[in-house]
Amino acid sequence: MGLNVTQKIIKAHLVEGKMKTGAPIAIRIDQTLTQDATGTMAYLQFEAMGVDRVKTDLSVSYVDHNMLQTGFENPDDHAFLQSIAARYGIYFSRPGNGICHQVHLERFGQPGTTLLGSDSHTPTGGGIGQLAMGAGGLDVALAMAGQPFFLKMPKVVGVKLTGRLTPFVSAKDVILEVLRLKTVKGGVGCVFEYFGPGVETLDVPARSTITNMGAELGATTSVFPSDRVTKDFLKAQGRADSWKKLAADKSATYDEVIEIDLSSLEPLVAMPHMPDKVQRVKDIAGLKVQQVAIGSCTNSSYKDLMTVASMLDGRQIPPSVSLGISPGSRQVLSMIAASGGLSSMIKAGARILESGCGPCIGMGFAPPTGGVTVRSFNRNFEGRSGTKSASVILASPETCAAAAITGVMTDPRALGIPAAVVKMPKKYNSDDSMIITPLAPEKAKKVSIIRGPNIAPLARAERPGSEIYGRVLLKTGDNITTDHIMPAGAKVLPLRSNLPKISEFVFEAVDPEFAKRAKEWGGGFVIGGENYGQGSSREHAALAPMFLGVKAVITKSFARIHLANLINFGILPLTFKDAKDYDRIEQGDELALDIANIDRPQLENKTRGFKIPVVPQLSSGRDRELILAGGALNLASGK
Ligand code: MIC
Ligand code: SF4
Repeated sequence: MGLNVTQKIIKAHLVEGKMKTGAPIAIRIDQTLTQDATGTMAYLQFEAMGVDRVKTDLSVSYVDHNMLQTGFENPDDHAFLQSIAARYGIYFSRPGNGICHQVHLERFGQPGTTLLGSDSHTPTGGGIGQLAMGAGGLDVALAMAGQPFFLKMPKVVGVKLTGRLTPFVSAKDVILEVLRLKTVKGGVGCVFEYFGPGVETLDVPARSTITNMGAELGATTSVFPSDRVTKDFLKAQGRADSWKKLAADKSATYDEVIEIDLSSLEPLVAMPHMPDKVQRVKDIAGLKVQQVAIGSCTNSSYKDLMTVASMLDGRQIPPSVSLGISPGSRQVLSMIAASGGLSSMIKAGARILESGCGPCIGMGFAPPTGGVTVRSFNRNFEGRSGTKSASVILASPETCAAAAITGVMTDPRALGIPAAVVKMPKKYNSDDSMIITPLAPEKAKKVSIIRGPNIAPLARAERPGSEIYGRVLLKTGDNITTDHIMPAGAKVLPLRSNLPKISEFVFEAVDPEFAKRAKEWGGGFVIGGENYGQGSSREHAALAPMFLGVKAVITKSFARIHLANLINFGILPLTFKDAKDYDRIEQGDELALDIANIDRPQLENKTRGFKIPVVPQLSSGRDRELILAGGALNLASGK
């Protein structure tokens, strides 16, 4: 039987297990990427592994998240990361060079290889046929140390694209349509592989917008074939050597197929506060907008920004709207400057923000109280923008530009202006002077690591005994995100290298008393609903609860990366055998979990006097070992 693209890449990298859907497998990792907000912790863990130099083909450390530098914390972290990169043979992309996913796609990604990144939007690389996955920092550290990546053999969902997008409809509308069909939990355990005649009508930036935001489906990753379009892109990046053809065999099959006719799509949006609350723009036309933000790893390519520039050209944004634009990379910024796009934006009244994550992760440009902000980003979770009362609407760059021009939600087709025709460049600006290349091994050994006072030592979990006893610290609803568990933003993000400090903010948006209660009650349990831990890859959402004494989390279901992070840090994840039992536990209840046999735990609700069947979410022998060792760090260092 023929293989699809996903199966081909996995087969070429398989080091353990059978390629049977759902079975535990391990694959070799060719490339890794980290960003500063997860990177500091990942490199502290890598250091603790005692390896002399990274063992991957290529590892890159980016600085793009924490760039406000409101105090010593961020610059200290940057200096730490730069010295670590020099010491261990890692490329270092300096602050200002751009968002990790955009830069990686431009300068490093390779079709047919595997990429593991400590950021959930690593699947951006799927746009050029890379099997690119997000993971916790510890898993990325292990990959840098030469260990394989453990996952479940994904179910491959084939997305058949037919037709061609019509003017003012773009890649963002495609992924919003997939989200409408599949929801934020519909992709857990799946890879979304795009195929069909519509594929060749999409350029690389469009493909990577789609694979990037596939993260919002909870998917393991998303991938496109590597074809002539990919070749032209890599050639224009001066990287023709990196190209390789990659297509599904003619006889390949998929576990499930969905079909999207590109010609029938309309401009779409995701309404507050979830990326799957999809509606047509025309159904909310006229809604007043206070702010528009264009950028993020989803929609900040040269093509996207030139499209916006052409819509803004010769127009002025009204006084009621503030427009912020953050170019995805220094390459994009320099090219929109050279081609005149930047000046159209400036003349229209746009605020040009730094090349970085910026407002996407609440690092500045927060919307006003109760404001409506339209963003070309990928997540609109409550509070993530920095303003809890704001409504974040996710949309394409075209729809964002239309809202900026009119001050209200507007279907861009109703503007009555001609659609921009942006040609893909024949040659991108490939000035890599903001990327520091690795030192030769002999020189690298002499580098000393710079460690500022914000970089606190690592914390480890204790090995569990035969019983976990404690109270229910919190009971949450469905679709709790890692932004709920461990918020980011301008106040908290700078503390990412400082576990004791960052722990104070755990569940702050859900229950500001959580950290205090966890300390007073000496730790305990968290109860969750469906798709617990969706969103970001931040392992701090496991590490900080561990630090506060959370020993086990019992839910209806988990998101993939967060589940792996819990296990990595020795927190036992369990699901209810019968989802209705969720209703029989309340905050404050005393629970006793007998784990003498880790495969058959017994949960007793001592407060209410009954036993509940629960299922440990440990899918391999390795997962069991990790929990029994009190986490991966203990296991890796034999403690
Ligand atoms: C995000 O978009 O939520 C982030 C910030 O990029 C995270 C990583 C982090 O929390 O540092 C992600 O997506 O993994
Ligand atoms: Fe940065 Fe936002 Fe992309 Fe996360 S989703 S990597 S915060 S731009």
